[in-house]
Amino acid sequence: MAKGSYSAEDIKILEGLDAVRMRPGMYIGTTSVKGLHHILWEIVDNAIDEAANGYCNRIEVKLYKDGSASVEDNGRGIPTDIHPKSGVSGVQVVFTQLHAGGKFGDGNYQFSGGLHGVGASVTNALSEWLKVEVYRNTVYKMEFHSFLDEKTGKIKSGVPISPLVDTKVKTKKRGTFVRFKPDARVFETVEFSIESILKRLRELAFLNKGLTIDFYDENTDFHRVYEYEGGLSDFIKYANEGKTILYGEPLYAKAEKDGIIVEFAIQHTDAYTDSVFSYVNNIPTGEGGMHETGFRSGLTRCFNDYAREHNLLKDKDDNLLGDDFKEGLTAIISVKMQNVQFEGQTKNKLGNPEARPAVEYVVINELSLLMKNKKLGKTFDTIINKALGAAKVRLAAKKAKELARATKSLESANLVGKLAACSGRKPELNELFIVEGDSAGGSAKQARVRQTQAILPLRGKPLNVEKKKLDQILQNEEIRTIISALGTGIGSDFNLDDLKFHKVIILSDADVDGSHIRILLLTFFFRYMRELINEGHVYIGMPPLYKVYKGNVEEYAYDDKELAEKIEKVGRGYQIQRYKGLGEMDAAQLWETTMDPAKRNLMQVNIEDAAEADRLITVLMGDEVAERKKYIFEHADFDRVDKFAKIKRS
Ligand code: TSJ
Repeated sequence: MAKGSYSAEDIKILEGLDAVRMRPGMYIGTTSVKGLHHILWEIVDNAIDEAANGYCNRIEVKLYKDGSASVEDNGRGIPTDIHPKSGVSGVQVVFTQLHAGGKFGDGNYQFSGGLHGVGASVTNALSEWLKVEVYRNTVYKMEFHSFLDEKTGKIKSGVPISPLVDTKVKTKKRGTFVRFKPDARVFETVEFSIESILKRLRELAFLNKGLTIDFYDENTDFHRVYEYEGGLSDFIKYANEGKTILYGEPLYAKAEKDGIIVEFAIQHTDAYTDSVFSYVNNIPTGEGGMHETGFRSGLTRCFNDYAREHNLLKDKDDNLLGDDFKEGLTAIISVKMQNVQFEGQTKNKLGNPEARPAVEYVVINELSLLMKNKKLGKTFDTIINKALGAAKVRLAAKKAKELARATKSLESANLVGKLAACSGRKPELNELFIVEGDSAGGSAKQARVRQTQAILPLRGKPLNVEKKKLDQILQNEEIRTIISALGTGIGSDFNLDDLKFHKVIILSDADVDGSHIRILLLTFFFRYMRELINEGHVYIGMPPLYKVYKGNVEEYAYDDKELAEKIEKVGRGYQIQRYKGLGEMDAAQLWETTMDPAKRNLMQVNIEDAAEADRLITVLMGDEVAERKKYIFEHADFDRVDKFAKIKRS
């Protein structure tokens, strides 16, 4: 088309593209590298739509040495015939009319838009040039340029340099090829980030099962192909890489309800939080929205039904809550629908209310079908058991919260009786010793530095961990005293700023009971005061195992290697005392060996120790008697139990 021969309609359209160039931010948000990618995704999205509608299965993305990029699909090809309303070819409409995407076609072309929905014309407007080829028996070509208008001194954007031409060159290919060069006068940078392109292409390949996405960068000769036969199931496996999964194959389903296509995959790990990723028309919805809400309520309904049918929940039990099913859940939900409305701060929350019941319906329907599959029985049982565990902790935490509240209101009288508080008011200097046994507790009280060291004795065998469940443990008075002594609250109420002792030191015997107490306390801290461990406030005190002495000379040994050294040091005529428990030491000895900051051995507990303890407590408190016996047998040796903790002298 020669200059000057535009119809009034053309001119209006071209003004549209100029408007894009005047205010790119209005159309693509930013002219940073993000905006640069945006105009690539506009093109890719069109090809993805063609794939989502089942008309193509291969997309190639290529970066060239001249800074241009191309996208090619093997779909039906952009319509080449004259578009009745505008009197120009479909191709021309697509590249010159704003928001043209999805405005024409056969009604199958329905899943376009959303985030990148401004259309291919925006890419054209912000490019130095753009070339398109359509393969429909013959090769059709058209080219657009941006150029400086000498009359006005302004840049005219995306001007067709000819109408769509049928070159009559025969081709066996089918599809659309678009190559464009982002305009350096528009963007802050015209250098694509390979890393973020690959990330998105991989995501698109996951989201569109069976679609092959081929990427090639001429500059670096880098080639990568993404193709996932498993679709969302493969996505889940990828997301769970490096995590401990609770069952092998993800649960997967895809179905349509009321014109909304719903697809989801689920797999559980041993994590405590959930990782749910949702999409609408291939666009990530980081803030969730109606589809996610429907997904979660469908899941909760379905799993509860299963739990009752299989007697994992008894008649008297309350239903499990949505939150219970969050533990360890990795899920991906992808919906495809029309007229998408985005909401929220960053406009990535799905607002369409109709998405909610549609997703819920599909989830319930499809999961119910899977639940009938005997082979998946173990998987569903595992999921329910994980949620039952979460519910137990939730109920226990609730009780503990109530107890802690009650404890707070209790005038400290009856608790302080056990807790020998310290007088200093600087938490960073204060230490709380949790001591096994009244007799060691008594020695510790005598030996301590009153200003900075507080003592809480744990009576005799207060915590028979083999028989007690966590919620019962939380009713234990000593535990309640620990909660009130630390001052932080527990669970979601936990506040580290209120911590009254920056060192919490567990002092227990070098035997099986002692190790139980350590494990139990660590588990308690891990489940209810995790930050205490994360921030390094929890320690295990290390009493010596031996005293080597001769006359006035006394040396302590904390392990067998040290014992040999000390024997040598003390020399001929030495005697050895082996300590079986803290109670065998008098106050002076306890001070010297275990409590004196200048001489003692402390182990700082790290998070893996606590996580390991958490796992072990399940064994110790569970119903698996054989497992428990085995554990106790294996860990009867004190040194081995304390492998949990990283040694750090303090
Ligand atoms: F972005 C874009 F428009 F430039 C572009 C579109 C870029 C690329 C790489 C591919 C495409 C594209 C468009 N691939 N496939 C299509 N399909 C159509 O536009 C199409 C084809 C046939 C019919 C029909 O009703 O017969 C309808 C449509 C919308």
